[in-house]
Amino acid sequence: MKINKIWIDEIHKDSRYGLEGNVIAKHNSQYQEIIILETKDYGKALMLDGCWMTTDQGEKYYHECLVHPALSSLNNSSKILVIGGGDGGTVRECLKYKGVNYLDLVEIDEEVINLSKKYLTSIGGKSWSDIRLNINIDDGFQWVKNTQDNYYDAIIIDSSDPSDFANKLFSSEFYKECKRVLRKDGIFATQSESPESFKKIHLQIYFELKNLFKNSSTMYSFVPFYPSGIWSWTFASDTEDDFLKPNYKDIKSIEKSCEIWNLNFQEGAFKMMPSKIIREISMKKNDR
Ligand code: SPD
Repeated sequence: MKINKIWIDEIHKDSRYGLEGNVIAKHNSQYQEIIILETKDYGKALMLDGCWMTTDQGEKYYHECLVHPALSSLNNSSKILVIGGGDGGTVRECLKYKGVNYLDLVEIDEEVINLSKKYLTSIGGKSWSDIRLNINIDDGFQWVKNTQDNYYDAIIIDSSDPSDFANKLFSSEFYKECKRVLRKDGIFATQSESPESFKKIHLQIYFELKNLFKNSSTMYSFVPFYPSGIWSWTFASDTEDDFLKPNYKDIKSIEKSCEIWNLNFQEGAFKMMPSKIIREISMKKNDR
């Protein structure tokens, strides 16, 4: 039945990315407009300030790629920081690792967490009541500034696209602070936008992290409801060890729990940099 269904589009430059469904929540928080749309094929979809963030039937394309390359390669993943990610998908994937003892989730907008807990129940699932999870309603940039040196084993940035209040999470000052609070053998992971629809910021993240850390690497995959569909995640570390080598002893059980990510998928995804991006990177390197 189509009664009361409407189309809601994310308008990105000259394109629209639309989903059809029933609006089940609409709220203006202190920071942004939050909409939850119930759709037929993607389930419930979360939109923040006109941009699709996640859907309960498609979120694994994004959250599994952000978390597992990082956490499956760490020897020690006991203390984790997640910035953004108020829908709970990133913390859910992190808490699959038995070695995680303590996870700080820092989300600026409490309403995103409240509405996700109420409507997007399958995304955060049981993680919301996991005793290892500490929820902090705070500005991620300030949180990192106020953190002592060498504190976290992994820092994971699950931000929205650059905007008035998310911009700071893409700045070189922020990345430097993250490096400071990350342990020497720790790993930094961030969603790094689309090489197609957000090419400028994608390349900026790539260069910032390449210049700051000893090792960094970008993987590519698909998020069907994000502009252009192709998305990326970038990982960085100062470790001397083999960077991103899967290391976790229960990795088979993590693979079994995933819908998208597995070790073969990861290997392919790190080789998926489009040729035009490879060329742009080498041209820009020559400019520097
Ligand atoms: N174009 C949307 C990019 C948003 C990335 N973060 C999504 C948050 C899901 N936890």
